[in-house]
Formats: sequence, C-alpha cells, structure tokens
Amino acid sequence: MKKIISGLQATDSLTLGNYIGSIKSLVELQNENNLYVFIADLHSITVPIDPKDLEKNRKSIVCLYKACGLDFKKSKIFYQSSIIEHSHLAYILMCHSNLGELNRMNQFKSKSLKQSNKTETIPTGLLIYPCLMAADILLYDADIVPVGSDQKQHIELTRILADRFNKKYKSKIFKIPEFYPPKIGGRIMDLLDPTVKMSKSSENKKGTIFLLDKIEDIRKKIMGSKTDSLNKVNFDIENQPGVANLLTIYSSLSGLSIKEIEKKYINKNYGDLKKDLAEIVCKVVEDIQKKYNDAKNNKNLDKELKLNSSVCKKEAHNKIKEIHKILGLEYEY
Ligand code: AQP
Repeated sequence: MKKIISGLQATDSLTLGNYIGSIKSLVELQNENNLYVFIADLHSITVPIDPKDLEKNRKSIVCLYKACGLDFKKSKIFYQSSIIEHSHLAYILMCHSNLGELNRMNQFKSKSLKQSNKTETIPTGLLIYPCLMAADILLYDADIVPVGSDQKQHIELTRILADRFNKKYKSKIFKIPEFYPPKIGGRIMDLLDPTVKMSKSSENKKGTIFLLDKIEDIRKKIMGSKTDSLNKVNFDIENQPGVANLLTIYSSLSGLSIKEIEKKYINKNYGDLKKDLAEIVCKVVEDIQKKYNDAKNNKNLDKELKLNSSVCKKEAHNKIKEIHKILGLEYEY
C-alpha cells in the first residue's frame, strides 16, 4: 500500500484535462492505497481571484471529487487551507530554495506572462507555488504523486528540495516522492489550439471542456475542435496535433488503445471521429453531472471533510514538530 497525494486548484470548475490527467487515476488508485486528495485553495490565491468565486469553486470541487468517484471514507479529502502546516512548511522550503530554480519553472513562466508583462508586478505567489506544492507532498511522506505531465518539473523540484534538506541536516525527514503520470492523457490539449494545454484559465473557453458545461456545449466544442486538412485518423502529435489530442481523449475514456481506434476509423473522416468522441465524452460527463447534483444535496460531505481534516492535521502537526527540532526551533505548542 502506497501513500499517495494530489490536489486540484479551485480557480474555476474542473476541466476534462483535470479529470483525465489526475482524478481518473486517483479513483483507480484509491482502493489499494492510502490516498490524500486536497482542494488546493491556497494555490488558487497565487493569481487574483474573487473570494466569492473561490468559495463557490472550492465547494463545487468537493462535489466534483465525489461525483467523479472519489470515496470520502476510503480517501482523506480535505481543504488545503484547513491545515495551516501546508503554508508553514512551504515557508521553510522557500528558505531552502533559490531564485534561479523557481524562476526556471515552466508554469511560472507561462502563468506570469498571462498575469503581467512587467517583472515588478508578477505575483510572488506564482514564483513560490512550487514550494507550496512541495510542502503539500512532503508533509505526508507521499510515495507517489499522480499528476499530469505539466507538473513533472514541480515534482522534480520537490525531490531536489527534499534531498537538499535531508543532506543539509543529515536527516531522513523527507521521503523522496515519485512522479506518477497517467498511462494515457498526461497532457490533454486545448481543442482550438492543440499546441497548448487544456486549462481552466484559458482565455477562449471554447477550447476547454468543463465538467459542468452544458452537454450540448460539450458536443459543439468537440465538433468545432481544430484538426487539419489531411483527413486521416492517425496519431501523429507533430503533424496532426489536433487529431492526436482527440485520439488521446478517446482512448482514455473508452479504454481502447490508440491503434484500435486508428483501425476503427481507417476509412472514415474526422466528422465521424468527432461525432463518436462527443458521444463518449458526453456520456462520461453526463454521469458525473448527475452524481454532482446528488453530492450537492449530501449533508454528510462537510462532516466527512472535517473528519478527514482532523486526521491529516494531526499527522501534519507531528511532522512540523520533527522539522522544527531539526531546525533548532523546538517548542511545545
Ligand atoms: N490539460 C491537462 N491534461 C492532463 N492533466 C492536466 N492537469 C491539468 N490540466 C491538464 C492536471 O490536473 C491536476 C490539477 O491541476 P491544477 O488544478 O492544480 O492546476 P493546473 O495544472 O494549472 O490546471 P489547469 O486546469 O491548467 O488550471 P489553471 O488554469 O488554473 O492553471 C494536475 O495533476 C495537473 O497535472
């Protein structure tokens, strides 16, 4: 049994990319492992967000976790902000990181460009994001971290920070976690620009499928997705990125291999592929939405969150006490 940790930001409703790249694997892993899944609400304030939206999104994500199949009794599901040890450890790790390595993070580069074109006004939260993410992971001695491939660089940095800390203080306080991408769908691309990742915060919402989109809108988004003029259903990321993306989504949700799908559409056109894919995606999302509505009326979810939170809090608190001892900050509180 492995200890597994992952979280999703509450900047907006979740996307199909979040589902395929993260939640789906978590649901598959929850039976055999010790799972910690949080709503990354502290990560959400690294960019400007209206408190009312944040409040609404974080509640909605709890219900989406449930609707996607996460079991609140089997897994420890909690709000990141309910355990202040996350931000405390993030501060300690920040003091063991350097500006150069944080500056090199691809996510920092792309998100800061979206926020500002002047260095002075880039939100510092974006720069220190990977330290908070490292804290989320190292606080609970996670063995593996199932995330999409956009997060690989952050996991590598987490490993570096953990190893640096262990060596500096000649301790084994931090377990070195492993990156665990999904077998397929580690990077679902935008439907209108298949060279960039499908994201909650994309400007053109027509390229992103949200799990709470109207079903008819999802169908339209898939039918309007960008392909190419070759009209050959073929998995070639370099020359046919749009089609490759549709095939990846198809494979992840249907369980068919890419080869099987290519064979199925050998004498068919992109319209056929899109129509069938829309059917598959809409069926999955429709099911999630039905369960989401049930979850919204489930009064027990809040109680379960609090229970999970108190268990994690104890664990996190003990870990911080050990870290304080190593740093010469020991004090009973
Ligand atoms: N397009 C994607 N394909 C596969 N996996 C993805 N993930 C995100 N987008 C894709 C995975 O979802 C998990 C949670 O991500 P997050 O919410 O913490 O933040 P993110 O990676 O920055 O996701 P977004 O949707 O792009 O959010 P915004 O727009 O707010 O930045 C991670 O495991 C991630 O890999």
